[in-house]
Amino acid sequence: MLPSLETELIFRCPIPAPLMKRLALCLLLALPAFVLAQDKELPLVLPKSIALGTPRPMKINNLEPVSKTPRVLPKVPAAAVNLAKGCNVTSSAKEAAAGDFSYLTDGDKGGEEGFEVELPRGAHWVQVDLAKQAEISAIVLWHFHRERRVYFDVVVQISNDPAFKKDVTTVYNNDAENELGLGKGKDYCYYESNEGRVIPAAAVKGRYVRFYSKGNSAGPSNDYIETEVWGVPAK
Ligand SMILES: [Ca+2]
Ligand SMILES: [Ca+2]
Repeated sequence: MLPSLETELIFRCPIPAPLMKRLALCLLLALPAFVLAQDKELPLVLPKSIALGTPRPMKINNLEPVSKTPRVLPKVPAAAVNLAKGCNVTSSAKEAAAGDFSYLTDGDKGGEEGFEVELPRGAHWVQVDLAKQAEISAIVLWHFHRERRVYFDVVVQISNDPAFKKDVTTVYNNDAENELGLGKGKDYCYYESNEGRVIPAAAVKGRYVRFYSKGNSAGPSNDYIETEVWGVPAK
């Protein structure tokens, strides 16, 4: 039987062979770049969990319910690294009440005594200088995980301005009453644990990351064990 006109058209009008070869080559060359650009799950390494026991019920507004399912880590670009490691840390506090500001980025996340820098009571911030502008995809924060505490007025901001006067992006804010004057936050208050707090960010550009808090459920201090800022250098 003779092929129908339609079949004829399909088989007789292929992409010319040289062009086909060129297309295939283009696809092949583009593949490694595409694979490299793929996102990966945040490669988070957790510190050892210290026996915490069952969290004591606390009456705290907007407290995150304890989840029964494992959390889902955000995706970050394949090339993303922890840009905060070893970076310089400054603070609204003239000096630490205990420990050193550098603890925040020294890579140690242990919950045992001596790993945390303690800031004086009241509202205070610490700030990490990434040394150059970055595209930030996730921030991880450990305040304290020796006991089940909840820290208050946790606000995390990114900016290119070291004074945080302009171009400020807020990526976390659980200050529902606007006690800090940075706006009313809608994020949860949460129990601290060795898992830290993972804060996704939508490739936010900035050189500085600032962390606020104002005391915690066990006392008026502000403590920090470690922060990781995952991203890539800004283009
Ligand atoms: Ca540390
Ligand atoms: Ca508050």
